[in-house]
Amino acid sequence: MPTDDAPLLRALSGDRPERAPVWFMRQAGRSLPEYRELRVGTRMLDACLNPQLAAEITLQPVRRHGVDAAIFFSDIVVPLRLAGVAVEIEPGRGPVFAEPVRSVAQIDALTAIDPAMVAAAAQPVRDAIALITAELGDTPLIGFAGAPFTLAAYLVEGGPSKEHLRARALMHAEPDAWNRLANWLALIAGEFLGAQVDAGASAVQLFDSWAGSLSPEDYRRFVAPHAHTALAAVRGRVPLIHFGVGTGAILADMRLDGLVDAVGVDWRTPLDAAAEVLGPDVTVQGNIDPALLQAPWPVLEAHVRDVLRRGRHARAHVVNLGHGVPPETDPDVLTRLVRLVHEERG
Ligand code: 1CP
Repeated sequence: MPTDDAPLLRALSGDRPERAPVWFMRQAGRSLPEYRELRVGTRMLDACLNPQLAAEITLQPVRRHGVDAAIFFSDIVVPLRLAGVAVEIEPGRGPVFAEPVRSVAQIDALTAIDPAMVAAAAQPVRDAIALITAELGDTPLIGFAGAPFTLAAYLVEGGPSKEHLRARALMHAEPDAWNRLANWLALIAGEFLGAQVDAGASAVQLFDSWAGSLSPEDYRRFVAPHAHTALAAVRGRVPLIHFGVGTGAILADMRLDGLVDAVGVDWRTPLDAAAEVLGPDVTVQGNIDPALLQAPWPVLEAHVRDVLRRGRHARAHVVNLGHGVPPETDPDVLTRLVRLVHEERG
């Protein structure tokens, strides 16, 4: 494969390339004027399912910043839309469901949908990825999916929430129904990952963005087994990255018993401390504080050097932010940051 020697894939396999690979969560999207221009008049999920648009938006940050990977432009709720669930992404808000799924009867109805529907309806995803990989050449494309808990946090609330109270209550109040729901969400996430890998994605990331709102015990009992199911759908085919925010207390659990190749760490846990907890068999990804993208350059530069220094304690390091690019970020700062990482020893 043309991507075989790509720094990202080498780092994910535990190797230390001469310079550390760098990409950014949410590198495609609102921080880029060329994105905002392309999106005028098209709803978010329609853009995700338009192969030409999704391909162009995916490629924009690669051309502009020279990052070491593209991340597929899509959203964590796309597989739900493909399964026939009524969901929209409201500008400035996020995913909103016409009918929140809260009762056991609603969970039974939803989980009666065959997860294979996602793969069957995923042709726009496969078409977009064919266009993307044709242009990317030796730069890898990262596919992704939302993890069952993070998806459930939206589905059970009906939209974005701060504490995800209803989803967390459901796992205790109705543990069997919760496990049916989370297993179904894992299967559709797995189908979505499989479609992306079939079409040419070179690695995948599972976003369990809101897993940090769980106690370690709840994470282990109600959530980790389902994250495992989602990623196991593509195990052995491509490297697996597992990411969450506020996960300091569950980092070791996020290895999913050795299933994953890399764990994404947010800005709260220094990478040397993360490496200590994760051990020698996992690559770390992260963890530049997105807030510092607004700071004067010398402040950001010193922070990035500190992140690189701490990252050397892990077996390998994929440089990223601790969470997504904030929409108000000056894109030139990201370009300069890529150049800085590339000038440093990996
Ligand atoms: O109109 C717009 O431009 C909408 C903004 C937007 C974008 C650009 C949304 C709505 N989703 C996306 C794309 C997206 N979403 C990507 C693609 C590419 C990239 O990273 O460059 C990815 C990986 C996601 C994944 C996603 N969606 C996550 C996990 C990552 C994370 O940030 O933690 C989550 C939680 C979502 C839900 C979502 N979608 C959109 C918004 C605003 C939100 C968050 C809402 C909330 O705060 O709860």
